[in-house]
Amino acid sequence: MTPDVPIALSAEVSAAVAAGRPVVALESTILAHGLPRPVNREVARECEQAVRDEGATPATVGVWHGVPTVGLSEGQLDELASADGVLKASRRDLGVAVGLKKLAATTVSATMALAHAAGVRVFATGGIGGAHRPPAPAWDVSADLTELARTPVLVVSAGAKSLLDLPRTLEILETFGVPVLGYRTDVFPQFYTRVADSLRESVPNPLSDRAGHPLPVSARVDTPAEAAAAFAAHVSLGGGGAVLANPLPDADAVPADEFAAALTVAEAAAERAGVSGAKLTPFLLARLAELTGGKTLRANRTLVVNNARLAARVAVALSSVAPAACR
Ligand code: PSU
Ligand code: MN
Repeated sequence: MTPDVPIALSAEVSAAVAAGRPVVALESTILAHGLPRPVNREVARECEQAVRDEGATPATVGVWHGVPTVGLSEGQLDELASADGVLKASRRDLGVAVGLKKLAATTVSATMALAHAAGVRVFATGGIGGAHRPPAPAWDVSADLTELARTPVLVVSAGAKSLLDLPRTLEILETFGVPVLGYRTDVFPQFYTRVADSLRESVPNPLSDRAGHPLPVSARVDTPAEAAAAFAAHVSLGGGGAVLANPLPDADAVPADEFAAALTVAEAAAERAGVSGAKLTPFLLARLAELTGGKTLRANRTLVVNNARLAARVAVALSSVAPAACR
């Protein structure tokens, strides 16, 4: 892809991409809208360090006053983490952010688009967006899912948050031809809670007809090399994106009952406050952190760094097993 709008790559990222060395994209919405200050800036730093520790180059993505950037500098990250009024840009908003020279954090969908345009194939986030649950309307489905359908980037995620309608999210991904690979798990992880808890569907889902049943991934992989091989083959067959679902380490999981109770309160608060659209996910995340006394925040921090580490391992494997397959 040769974009009309040039994408700024940091010197380090540009050299790594050109040489076929492993690079991991990181998103900036979690920084600007998903986590409170000052934890947000610390987590961004921890993610970049985890990627480096595994021998890959980190590339945090955002729109810097109109410049789509893959590999934000320390100073740019500082501003995105602390400025007020940063735009939350999904795929839909990228053109506005660039054309109107905005400071914008990119969601999973927009980060995938820019990473792909820059030649980066692996991306780590906390959790992908998905189909929301009532009381949000049934048509509130994240643009992350449509971007996964079309853009060949592997997204490493701790599954998706149980604040979403997970069965419907997985059905949409199947319809779109998006593989959901479980990393050392057969069960789709639910972000904050333990896989074992999800077996008893701890968060009642008003839309689910499968309450009490675990949600399966589409395939299980047990090593970074297996994940890389499956993704490379998917792309070589004309596929778009894929999800590598990496469960949160149990020690930092939020007890399922406590999470379910907090979610009920947070959803009611969102409805009362009339929060919808792009503001809904950040609103729910902030309320959940308050309601659980910081437990969801701790879990979020652990899992996003854990995902960055796994993404780097997969990027390393991908650069050796399939140097040209996915460019
Ligand atoms: N996961 C997190 N924190 C976040 C998000 C995901 O742990 O802040 C962000 C991602 O950027 C994701 C976005 O793409 O939320 C989804 O927003 P929406 O539901 O409005 O599509
Ligand atoms: Mn939405």
